[in-house]
Amino acid sequence: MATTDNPNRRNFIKKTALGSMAALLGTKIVYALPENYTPVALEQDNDPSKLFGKHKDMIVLNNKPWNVESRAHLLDDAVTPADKMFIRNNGLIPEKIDPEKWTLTIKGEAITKEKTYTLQELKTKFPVHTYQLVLECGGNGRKEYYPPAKGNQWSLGAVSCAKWTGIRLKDLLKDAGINDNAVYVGYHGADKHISRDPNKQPISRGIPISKAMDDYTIIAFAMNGEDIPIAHGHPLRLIASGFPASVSGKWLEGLSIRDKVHDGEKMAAPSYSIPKLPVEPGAEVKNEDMKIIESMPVKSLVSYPKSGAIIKPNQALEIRGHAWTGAEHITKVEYSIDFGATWHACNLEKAANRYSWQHFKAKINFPQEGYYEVWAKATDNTGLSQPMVTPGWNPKGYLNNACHRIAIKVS
Ligand SMILES: Nc1nc2c(c(=O)[nH]1)N[C@H]1C(S)=C(S)[C@@H](COP(=O)(O)O)O[C@H]1N2
Ligand SMILES: [Mo]
Repeated sequence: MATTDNPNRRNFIKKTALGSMAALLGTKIVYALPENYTPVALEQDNDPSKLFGKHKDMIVLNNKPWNVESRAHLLDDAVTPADKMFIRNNGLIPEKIDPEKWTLTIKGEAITKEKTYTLQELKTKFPVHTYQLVLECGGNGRKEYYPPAKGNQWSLGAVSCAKWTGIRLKDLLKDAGINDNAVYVGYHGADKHISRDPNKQPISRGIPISKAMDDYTIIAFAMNGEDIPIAHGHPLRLIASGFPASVSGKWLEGLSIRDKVHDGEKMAAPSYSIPKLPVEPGAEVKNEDMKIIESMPVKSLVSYPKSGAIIKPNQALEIRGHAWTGAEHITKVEYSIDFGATWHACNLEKAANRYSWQHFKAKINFPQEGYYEVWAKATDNTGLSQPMVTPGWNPKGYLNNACHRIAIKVS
């Protein structure tokens, strides 16, 4: 758990006599210590490997709230394990989570009677499904936009594809009995606003009713065959893959069935919205000229080898990676070693299910010694493919699906 964010720990530090703090440090504290101050040496808060069991090479972009990204070569597994999964929090992880007492309440204008389910009921009352589902933050790749967009400077690692187990949202909504005027489903999580103001929610986004009725939109209670890790929404979360991951509400305790577009925190432009029409880089865009991001664009990642790899002359190089889309499926992945002049087909596997990423690989022979870049480009069933340069600039830096490039030295 995020310990600096825990008031109990703060009190603990405050009450701890200087002497015992010195004992923890193994030596005396020479100069006066400001009140309520935690010596840096006693702060473990910057280590997501200790707090969340993350891989040591994960990158911390922010720890208040926690935003931790993965790296292309850490995402080599077919199914992303918890330790290599990015964390994107808008607020503070709930401090007390009791799965025994956890409930999900469904309310809103488009439901006749509010209904509450216990976690146990959700797990036992409905058919259970397991799918491999991509979660990609809408801001993944933000780092490449110029002029820069404010927000977490995600490089490539705000994407994952774990195996999620849960029940279909549509089965639940049918049981709860929603009305014909239902337009949108908003989520409510148990995480706290960064200010600790109990009247504020850090984020409460949602999905149009058509997406809520998608077979692959689930209320999950397990990930990769185990309880969902704390950082990823334990004990219950919404997963609506194919949309920006911000709609996949963690620590889920409420759903609002709305008769209009949900108006929770971070639903309105400019949050998770892009200009309706292309704009020039750096332009100011009025909120009414923006639209909410829905389906995510086609994208791919070379997960092996790590960029910068050195291979011997005449050695064939096997590359591999994954490709995904908010549309139905990937139709091809190609690679180029000549900066996009010529493209060659990769071997592409079928998806485990819709919204799973698809694995690709290729064997590359380089013509002679020297520096190369391997670029990968995926195309989906709508015919759209990835741009070789950063796509349409937008004020918040969303949806960068430019081709991934890795450096290779043959020498
Ligand atoms: N309750 C809650 N749900 C949330 C968030 C949050 O801050 N609180 N962040 C959202 C965003 S912006 C993203 S990208 C994903 C990240 O999921 P992960 O941390 O499991 O990778 O969770 C989404 N669901
Ligand atoms: Mo996100």
